[in-house]
Amino acid sequence: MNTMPEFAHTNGAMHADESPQTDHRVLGPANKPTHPMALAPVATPRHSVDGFVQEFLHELNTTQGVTLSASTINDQYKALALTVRNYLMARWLETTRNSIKSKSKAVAYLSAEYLLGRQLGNALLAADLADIAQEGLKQCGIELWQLRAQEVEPGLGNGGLGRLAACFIDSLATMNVPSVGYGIRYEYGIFRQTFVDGRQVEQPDTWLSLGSPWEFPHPEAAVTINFGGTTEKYTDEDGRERTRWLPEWDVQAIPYNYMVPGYLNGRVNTLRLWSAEATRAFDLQIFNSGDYARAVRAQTFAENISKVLYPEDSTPQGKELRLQQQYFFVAASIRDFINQVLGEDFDLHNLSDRIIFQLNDTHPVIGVPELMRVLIDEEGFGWDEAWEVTSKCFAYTCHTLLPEALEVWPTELLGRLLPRHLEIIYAINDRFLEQVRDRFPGDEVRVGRMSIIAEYPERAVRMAHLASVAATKINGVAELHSQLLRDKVLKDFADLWPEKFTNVTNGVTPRRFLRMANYKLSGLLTETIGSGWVTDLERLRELEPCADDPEFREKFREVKAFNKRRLTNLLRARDGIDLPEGHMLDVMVKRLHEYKRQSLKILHVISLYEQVISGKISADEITPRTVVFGAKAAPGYRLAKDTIHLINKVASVVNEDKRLDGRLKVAFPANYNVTLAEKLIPAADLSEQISLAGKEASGTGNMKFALNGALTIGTDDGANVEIRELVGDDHFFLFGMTEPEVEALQAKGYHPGEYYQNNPQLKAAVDLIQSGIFSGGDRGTFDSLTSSWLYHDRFMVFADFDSYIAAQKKVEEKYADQDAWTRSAILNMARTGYFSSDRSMRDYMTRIWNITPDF
Ligand code: 26W
Repeated sequence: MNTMPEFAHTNGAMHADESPQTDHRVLGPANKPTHPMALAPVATPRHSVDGFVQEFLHELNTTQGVTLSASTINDQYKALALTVRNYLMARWLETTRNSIKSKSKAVAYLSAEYLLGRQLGNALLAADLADIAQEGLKQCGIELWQLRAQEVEPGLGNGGLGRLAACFIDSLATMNVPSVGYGIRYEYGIFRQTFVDGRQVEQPDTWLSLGSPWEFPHPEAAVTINFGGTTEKYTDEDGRERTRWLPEWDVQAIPYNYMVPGYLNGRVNTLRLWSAEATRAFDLQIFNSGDYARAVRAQTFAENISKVLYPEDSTPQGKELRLQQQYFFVAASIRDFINQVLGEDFDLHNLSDRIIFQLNDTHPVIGVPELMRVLIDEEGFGWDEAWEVTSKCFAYTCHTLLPEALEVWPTELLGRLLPRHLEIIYAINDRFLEQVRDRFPGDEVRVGRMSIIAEYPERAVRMAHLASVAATKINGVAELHSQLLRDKVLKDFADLWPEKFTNVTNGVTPRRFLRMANYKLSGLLTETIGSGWVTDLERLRELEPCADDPEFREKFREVKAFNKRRLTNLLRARDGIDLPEGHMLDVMVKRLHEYKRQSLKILHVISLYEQVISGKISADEITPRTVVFGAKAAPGYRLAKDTIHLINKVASVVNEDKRLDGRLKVAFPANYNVTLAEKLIPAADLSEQISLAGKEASGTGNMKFALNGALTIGTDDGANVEIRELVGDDHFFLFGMTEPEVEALQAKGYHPGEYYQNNPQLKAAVDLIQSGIFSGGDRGTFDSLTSSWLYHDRFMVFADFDSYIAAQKKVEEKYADQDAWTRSAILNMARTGYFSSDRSMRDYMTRIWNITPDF
């Protein structure tokens, strides 16, 4: 093969043939260069305003290639990002080197999603540079906030699960835990949502188009990932029966590294996201066949793998490309850890001393047969030896309770894409079912229920079962959820292996969602109890007495008022939405899903409206309130999209109707994302957490609201249960059926039509929709929704309607007493320090990982 470079001379005198890149990729430098100064790999720029300005201008000139006066805001943003990066760089290299050297056990968090949010603010905070940057930029005539506003957030996740991964890696870095996040560098993240005539329209998320200053591509560390083909048996030199996989095609996985800076602790961990590229071998084969066009198409085919994030957030579509994505990033990550961190001569029998792979839901579970394959086919392990290792290296977190959210891959598809893995899965299943039969002789029904392979409606691999069989530990994400996993979803597995099951209640990072998002409140907190709360959130408890201090309450109210003004300004500029002053801000932000029951919230709004226009109440009986929605619907989820349409139509009618005297407004800013959440949550008075009991695994928005001093109206579901226990019943608006009540009603037979007939207020609200008032007179526009409620109502909106309305009355009463309200708001904040993701990480360390922090 001829690889003459296009340019004869590079700077040095190296001849083309001497290039280390000539043929095969090189995993690292062939020789390990050393230098006496190696301990100071990169000089940290000076921590002073002058030093900062110098560095900033240097980046502007040399990397962006512009002078300050000629620079655009994007130039300035990128130069600033690079400047901040430089400050973190020495620490990053040091952290990386130490974690390879220290040989301590590490966590590899395997997640198909990371919903990171903007990076700049977090990096400034972690490096303690915010003030210096602000001052330095001011000297250059630049406002820091304007540059921060320039950043497009990497939206590489759908919702709760992806954001949780981002909070966790922040906590791991802050707590000095040796860890690495692995995932996919989607070229297009979660779609940008727009509204056209009130309907959701999706636009591609081109987050990379203005450049991406936070990532470091490492093409030299690429990993080849195989797909397709067949397997064959052979006898090796020792006369042993072995299997080899003869793949049909492959792609290159290129790692892109991202810094994950700990908060003020000088640690910078790594998030490694994989991007797919065509392999040269693959290209050349086709090029040599003379079919140039086909070769170029092959490239596109390979690059498709990391092209786009699947926007479904609970109903798997069973798409082949999605399985390709999953295998692609997991295989690359396992290979990467073994090669880059452990090194050539590591004895893989001891793998579990050095790593635990945490499976973020079932998406990375194909890693289980992959590790088996590596150990058996590539490393020559026997089955039992390989299983011994594999079954100690994975732990599984389940994030759902909805049966339709559990991933299942048809064996036809899995076998076509990963034939060797399917064989291994069958073999795991055979041995597993033998164990079940041993324990429960004669119980073939149980065997069928537990099998990794489902037979109906088609033969398929149940990924949650595979995960449960392989994992050392299985955890749910809130107490109630973990209990329901044990009692229902994975009951058979809990019967067999009760010791595998545990709970780790979710948490959120106080750095992003309190310190950054609510800097006014942070100031007040720090002024009152010192700054220790940022890394020790339970210390918010010390604020409990402040709830009874009128002066503190006044300051707390001022903070809320400030955050509302800030939101008002943002929504005016961002969406042309005008928030009225002096309203209660009632916020429901989360993915649009039937089980979350945005429909219940909009029925409440419609009911208030109906009561006024029909003269049952007068407008001045309504508590001035603005209801804010934020929600994306999966593009193929009809009912969810219809709900968005309904909310927008209700908004446009209600907001214009003079009879309401401006006392009830609905705002639905499009494209809810992390950036908007950071402005919305701190401004909220009331947090809506109204899922049907037993359906929301945990929720994490609920935690963010409580920590920012909003009161919750919520069901006994997910982490709401724990929030209510901590803040106390007097400071939480509970409503709705409990999970056992839901079960009982289901068992007895649920007839939503009866609730409609027997509840005049509910009937009036539904009838108003059917009158066509929200659809320009057309009575049928929302039939899909109304008939789904009337005849199915899978999530029992009608059954909980009455109780919800009653709880909203209590909200109004309390809100009328601003002192009582503020008191409760302060107590919500003071008592929810438990929901720091630092605490979650501590729980994972002790209950699951058996790991201690590095110091
Ligand atoms: C398309 C397949 C699929 C299936 C499930 C995609 C994504 C999922 C996730 C498990 C959905 C998800 O994000 N679950 C949420 O996870 C949060 C973090 O634990 C919880 O707080 C939420 O309650 C849960 O809905």
